[in-house]
Amino acid sequence: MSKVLQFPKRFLWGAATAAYQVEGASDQDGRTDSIWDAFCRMPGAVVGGQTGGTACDHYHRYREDVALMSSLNLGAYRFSTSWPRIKPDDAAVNPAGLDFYSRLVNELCAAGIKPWLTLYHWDLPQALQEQGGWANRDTAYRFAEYALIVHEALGDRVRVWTTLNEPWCSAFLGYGSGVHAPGIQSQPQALAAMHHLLLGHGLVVDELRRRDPDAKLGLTLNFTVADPLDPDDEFDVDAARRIDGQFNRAFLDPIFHGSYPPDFLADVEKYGLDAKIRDGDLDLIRSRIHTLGVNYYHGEAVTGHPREDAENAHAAPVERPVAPAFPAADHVSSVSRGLPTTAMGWEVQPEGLYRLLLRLQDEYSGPAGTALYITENGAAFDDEVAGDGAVHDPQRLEFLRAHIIQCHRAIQAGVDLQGYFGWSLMDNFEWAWGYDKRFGLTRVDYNTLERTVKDSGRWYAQVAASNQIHTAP
Ligand code: PNW
Repeated sequence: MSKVLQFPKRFLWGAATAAYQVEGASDQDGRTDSIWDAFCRMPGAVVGGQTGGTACDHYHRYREDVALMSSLNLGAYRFSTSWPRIKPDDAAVNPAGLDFYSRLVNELCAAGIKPWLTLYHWDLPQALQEQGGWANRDTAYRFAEYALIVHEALGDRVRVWTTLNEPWCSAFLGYGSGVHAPGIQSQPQALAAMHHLLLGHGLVVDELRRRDPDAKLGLTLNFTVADPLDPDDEFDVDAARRIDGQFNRAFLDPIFHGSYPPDFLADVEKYGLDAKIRDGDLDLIRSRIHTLGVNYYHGEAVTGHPREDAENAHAAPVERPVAPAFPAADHVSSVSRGLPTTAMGWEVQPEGLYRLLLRLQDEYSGPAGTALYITENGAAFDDEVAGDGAVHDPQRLEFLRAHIIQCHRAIQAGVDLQGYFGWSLMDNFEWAWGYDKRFGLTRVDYNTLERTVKDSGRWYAQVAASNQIHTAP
């Protein structure tokens, strides 16, 4: 029987995007290349050689898109600012770039939609990559300079600031496996990048707190809930420990406890991370945050035994050879436990989100007094476009329902979860997968750039308006 689940007053319902995935206009009004522009030009890097050059053309259609958000009853919009649009090279600030975000923020405020700004969603200026990118410590300081420029321009209207989106992906997919920009395959560089991203986060939180004591500051991490395939098998248990260490705890422990996990440090010992950590770094990284953004897409079962049917959720969709995404888990693989999967091949595991939220509350965010927000959750499925233009996506709708139910369950269990952002407001450039994979609540026709709200989007609009969901159709 269907039940109605009511969410707490002031629970925030939103949707998310990222600059390079939706904006387009990649060479307009003074913007220069990011590492993603350069990566997209590398043969075999992105499916079909696609790029974010036009994407959803959000740069020119932002007014229409804010109206779309209003029609979906969104209380907040999570977007990112493009560093090479705002500070194209080391010398100058680009007023035209800042002006775009200022107009977007004004439009949001006029519509009563809270702007939820992320400073870095993977588009490092290519000029900085040519000096080593995140593997170079100096990039952390350049990041803090850029953050202050954005804050100076928008801080009067933007009250929630997220430093980084998913630094795991930036470090380990960008510099380790090479599936993401800048496409480097070097575990020492990946670990250096991880530390410098965290340092950049700490520097920005420290500066912004001083300049703007009332601003809400935080970051967004992506998590995996890796279960040992056989909980009684010591190899499988060790595999799960490694993946948890190199995915979740390598970021959570420095941020909330001011230290890297000892087992993680031992696993990655040969890659020289120790030499990158300087006195005072971990104190900065531990700077108190108000919000922790949780991105959750899938569960996984892992084994430490060699398997022929191993799956790789972090594999490249292209022919180009890539390296492992985990620096110290060579003999570990993910295996199917027969659960349904999305078009990404990711296992649908809503209950993993509940367990994750409880763990964060108990071990990390709770003791620190940090509020949790789901900053991304959603799924790629093949949509059905009907003759009348309607877009039927029952699998996405049920995916969202199942995960939102787990959010409600977590709140009932005492988790301080204050909001939920669906990924994504609209179909967009899905990184190495190009436009092949659609995550939108809204369909984008890439020929006409027309937006059509999907069935899941209509349903989500009702959830946002009523602040409740029905547990069954
Ligand atoms: C996230 N993985 O990316 C990003 O924040 C979004 O920009 C992206 O569109 C969305 O999730 C869907 O993919 C991820 O391999 C990419 O584990 C890859 C992984 C995780 C997250």
